[in-house]
Amino acid sequence: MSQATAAVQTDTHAEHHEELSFLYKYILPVDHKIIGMQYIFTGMIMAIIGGYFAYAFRMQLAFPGELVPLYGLVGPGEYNMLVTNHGTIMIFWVAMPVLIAGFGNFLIPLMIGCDDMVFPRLNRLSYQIFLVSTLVLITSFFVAGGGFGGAWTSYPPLSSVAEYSRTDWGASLWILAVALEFVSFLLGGINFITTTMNARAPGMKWMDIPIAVWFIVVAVILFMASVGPLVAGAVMLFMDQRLGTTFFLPSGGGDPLLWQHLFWFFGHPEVYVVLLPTMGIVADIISVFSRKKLFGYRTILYTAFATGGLSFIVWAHHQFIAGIDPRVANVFVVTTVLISIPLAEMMFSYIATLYGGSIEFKTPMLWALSFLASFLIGGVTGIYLGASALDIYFHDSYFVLAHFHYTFFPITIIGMFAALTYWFPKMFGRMMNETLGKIHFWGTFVPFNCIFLPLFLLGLAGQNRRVYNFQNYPDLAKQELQDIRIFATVSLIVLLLFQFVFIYNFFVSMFKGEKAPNNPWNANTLEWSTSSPPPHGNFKILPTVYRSAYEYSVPGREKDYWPQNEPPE
Ligand SMILES: [Cu+2]
Repeated sequence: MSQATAAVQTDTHAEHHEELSFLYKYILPVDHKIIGMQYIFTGMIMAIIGGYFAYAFRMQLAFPGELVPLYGLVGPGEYNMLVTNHGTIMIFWVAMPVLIAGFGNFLIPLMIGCDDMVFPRLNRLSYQIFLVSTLVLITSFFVAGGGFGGAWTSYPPLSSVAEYSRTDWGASLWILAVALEFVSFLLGGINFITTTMNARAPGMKWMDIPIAVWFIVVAVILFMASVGPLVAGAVMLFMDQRLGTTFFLPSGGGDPLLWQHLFWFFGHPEVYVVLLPTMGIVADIISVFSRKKLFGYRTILYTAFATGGLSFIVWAHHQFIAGIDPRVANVFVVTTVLISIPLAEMMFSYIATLYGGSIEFKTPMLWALSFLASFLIGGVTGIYLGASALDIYFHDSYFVLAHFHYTFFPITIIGMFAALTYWFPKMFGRMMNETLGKIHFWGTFVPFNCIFLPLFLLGLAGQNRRVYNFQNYPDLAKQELQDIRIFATVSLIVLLLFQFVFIYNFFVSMFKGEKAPNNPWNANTLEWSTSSPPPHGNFKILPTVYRSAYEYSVPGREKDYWPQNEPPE
């Protein structure tokens, strides 16, 4: 770029640097970084509520009928409400806002080298709708009859008849909250796709886009393509509850299986909607901390497309015992096993990236590696469940529950901590404490395995999900099984206690941490070429890309970790 063009760019760009009042900077922002942090903070607060709910119902399972400290008595209806909203919160109010909306907002403009989202006010509106949906969900816990208790999958007739789901307005507010949340993410998604398509730094070709950005965009496309049927279904469910229609009620000629199809047509792609952002974050972290370029950038990308496409034709593997034709079930067994192939290929590429690298075990890298290890267990146990013959036995057991948490805990919680510890210096301009970071990592990762590995055993022993007191069932009331339940609950309490280490480290480092340089990890994506934290408008001079970050880093040569926007000599 000649001096003249640089000067012109600085000039037009300077209008973004004016000082804003507190109200417009933090409460009604249009800056993508602040909006991203609004999502992340809301998600973290919701994670505390979701964790608290898990604590309450796990205590009931370990010590049935006893008063739960800091909660009170958990009755059967209360138990259903806690389980339902734990799932709802963790998926729709933690995984989605933190991984997609939060980091999507924060990272996309910085990583592709532009000054903001292309529709900044739409971006602000997306967050505001999300905030309203959050308040509606929280309100639903306090209405007469209490929060919704029909499970996060919300199967009719349980969810469509008020007396079955125990609650009246709780169930309807729950649907309203979820629907509003989807609206917010649809609007946000428009911004992410348009920005990535149109606002990339000059010279950044499609195949230069960082994997973290690519995967968020693919995730958003999957979300947009799959959520339509569910929104339609939610409207029908709402009408069944409130207006006396019978879309899902056999008593009036409706079909409860219809909801299951609508739900899982969205529900399975949703797994990849939250998985892909974490996979992208992990790819970038692994590449940086093994000082190697990503192995097979294009292959990883194409396998992500393949996974995304296949995720639309596997949904009925959730319905093997719901009364679908066994011949149809066989088709879904095949597609389900097929989808493990691109994912295995991604895993292979990540491990190949590590191979021969000079690996640094910094906190973000520990999170990234633990993601690979634990998600692998989730993926492999998913292949068992995808086989319809085995699923007849496993369905609705704790084996499913353990499998599910070996996929979603790595995706949501480990992914969130990987991203937060890695980009913290860029977000707040200060470093987090490494020692506390490592204590928090081990204090989370070890108890996580102690909670969920034993649950596989309970599942194999025939323990059903969604039972609030196993003492009522002679076969499951045995002391040796109860000991496992107590062990899992105690492990959960240990895990929750270690989160205080993170909260302390997070807030103290934000104000008192060591000042962060522009590029503390020697990474080579564009966000590290600007100051920490970046100014309003992101870059003093908008960058031009001369070479791909993915083609350039060579192990062991410090010089090669420069920002990619320096012209070649
Ligand atoms: Cu599925």
